[in-house]
Amino acid sequence: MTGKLITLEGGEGAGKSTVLDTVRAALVAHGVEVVVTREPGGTPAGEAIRAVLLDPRLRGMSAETELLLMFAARAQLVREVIRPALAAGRWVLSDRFTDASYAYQGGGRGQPATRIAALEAWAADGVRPDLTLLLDLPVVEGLRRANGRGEADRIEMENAQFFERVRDAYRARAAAEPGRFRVIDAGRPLAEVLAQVQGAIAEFLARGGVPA
Ligand code: Z5A
Repeated sequence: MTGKLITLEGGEGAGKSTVLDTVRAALVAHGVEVVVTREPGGTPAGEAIRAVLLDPRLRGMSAETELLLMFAARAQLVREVIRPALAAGRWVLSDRFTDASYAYQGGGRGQPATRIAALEAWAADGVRPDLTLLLDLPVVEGLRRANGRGEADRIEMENAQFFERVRDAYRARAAAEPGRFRVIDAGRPLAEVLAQVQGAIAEFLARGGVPA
């Protein structure tokens, strides 16, 4: 028996954490056993790597170092959490996964897609999401929502142009893989966003949990 991998993606302040419980509840109500995780992080080694990645004192980190650390955390998560869960028939719900590397390190930092794809083949080792919910909203609104949360981490310190490139990269990936992605209009009031999310999950379950 093999489980499914569902990922939540989006730019800064898009609302991933806010909708996560709704997704989990919809799956549990359907009788699915769900493992929730996040990236970067989700394992003891991955959380230690996350602390380095987000440390605002490390602003001199190169784009290459950042990319490698994202995939180092991912390699651990795939082997320690995701693979074993899927093999046991559990579903995995991850707050971000490999699409984030294409969006942030590819779109945002300009790392070549071929380089990211090579790392994906190695570190993620064939693990790909079955469904990805992309919470999309204008950058200005995302930054406005995120700004009330206290000290910015290293990546949150980037400028609006960086986050525009991240958004463009996410949208391009969604357009290239419409069967896997569901784009959620995250700029709507929360009740409407949650309704869109529930609809996407219901549709996925109705298809037997396979990409359209
Ligand atoms: N990163 C990367 O560069 N490469 C990679 O491969 C990976 C990650 C995996 C940490 O990720 C950073 O790592 C992230 C990308 C990078 N850097 N940035 N920026 P993270 O996911 O842990 O952190 P985050 O992106 O900073 O998450 P976030 O900003 O907390 O966003 P969120 O979870 O999507 O938002 P939220 O906390 O649910 O909502 C934000 C606020 O808006 C909150 O006050 C809500 O109550 C409010 N909200 C939510 N929805 C609504 C609606 N619909 N209306 C009004 N207000 C709302």
